[in-house]
Amino acid sequence: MTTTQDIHSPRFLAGDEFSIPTFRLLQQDGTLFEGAEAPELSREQALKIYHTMVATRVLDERMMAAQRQGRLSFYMQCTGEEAAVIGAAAALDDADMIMAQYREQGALVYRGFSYDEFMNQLFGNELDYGKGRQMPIHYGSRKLHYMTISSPLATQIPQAAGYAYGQKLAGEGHCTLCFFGEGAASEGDFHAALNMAAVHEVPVIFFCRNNGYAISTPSIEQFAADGVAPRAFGYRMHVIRVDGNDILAVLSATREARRIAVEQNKPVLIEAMSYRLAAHSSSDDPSGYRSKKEEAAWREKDPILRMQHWLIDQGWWNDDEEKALQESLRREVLETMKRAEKRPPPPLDSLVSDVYADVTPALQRQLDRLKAHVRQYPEAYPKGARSLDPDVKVHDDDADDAQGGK
Ligand SMILES: Cc1ncc(C[n+]2csc(CCOP(=O)(O)OP(=O)(O)O)c2C)c(N)n1
Ligand SMILES: [Mg+2]
Repeated sequence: MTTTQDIHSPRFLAGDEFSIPTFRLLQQDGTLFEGAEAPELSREQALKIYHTMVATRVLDERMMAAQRQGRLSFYMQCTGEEAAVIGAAAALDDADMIMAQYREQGALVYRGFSYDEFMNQLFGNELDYGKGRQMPIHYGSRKLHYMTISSPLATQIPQAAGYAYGQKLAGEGHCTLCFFGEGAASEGDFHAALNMAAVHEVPVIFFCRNNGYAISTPSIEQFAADGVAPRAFGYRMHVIRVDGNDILAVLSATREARRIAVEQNKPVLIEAMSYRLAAHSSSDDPSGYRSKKEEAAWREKDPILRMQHWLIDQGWWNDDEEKALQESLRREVLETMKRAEKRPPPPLDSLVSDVYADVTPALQRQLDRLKAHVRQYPEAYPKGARSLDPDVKVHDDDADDAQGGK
């Protein structure tokens, strides 16, 4: 479809005639902006959202510390972006699909992924749904409609468009929410996905977390345009920019986006403006590319404190409850971590078991050689690898706690 208006002298449009406003409801002190109205939110759901935000922050802090102690190989924090991620998840139906990038563990916490399930993946033990084949943070849960994370950036964006097309055909009123960073939005996959979704009119919400950085590259060096939001015009798509540290605005915008997606079968782009308060990952050190002053300014806009102030204002929360929650979550994370660390890795044979319907001779040869190597150099392999002989059952007192599979 093209527009038909004619002009008879050259007139170029630069795009900067549009300025995209930012949707905000909540101020940092927990009061609403003048004229702003909070979305409908029961005390129960508000507290669930808040608990999820705190539980995610505690998990991140503890796991980062565990990485520094050498107990974990790698970790990525969501710190500073909890409102964007959890507000979006809270606006969905539990059966809607979530396809995430890697920094959206809060959405999984919201859906009920337990600390045990996180730890089993992080430590790649025998209960990890991915059977220890992936780096830490590559979570996934079929039960919770959360597609497993994959490292190559932006692959989930066209997949989300395709998945939503399937949801449209199924006609059950579900949508897909696809998270990605503003850095990933520079991949060709982003453009292919948005065009495909707009042309085929599918129920998908593209949720861009604009957190200011793609590792060390600030967003100002990533694109000349006013962020990612204006790109929606090129695909004739609904778009909204929202303050990503404002839980009420994110919830309200995503609920409305879901309504458009599901009722009208139209894709929506949301750009949530936030800041990655932590390092990119445990392998990164931001002091080389940004100032402490910049970080401090964003720490003042902490999304968790903003929601906490609002809850206290509502009479739904107090300091004693805060203290008790923090203590119990910290205890739970530590206990869970100890449990997960003790578990043996998955059997070695599982390395080749799901590649083809039957293990091919080439894979079998590789496995045999690996076993011979483990036998020759047992000290170089993790203790407790019951891998060499999967028929030998290692005694395991926590086995009864095993979580439901994917
Ligand atoms: C195709 C591809 N290119 C490069 C990378 C390396 N890489 C991993 S994360 C990242 C930055 C992504 O930034 P953004 O999308 O803004 O997400 P954020 O980390 O800020 O949440 C890069 C370049 C990758 N994983 N995949
Ligand atoms: Mg980013």
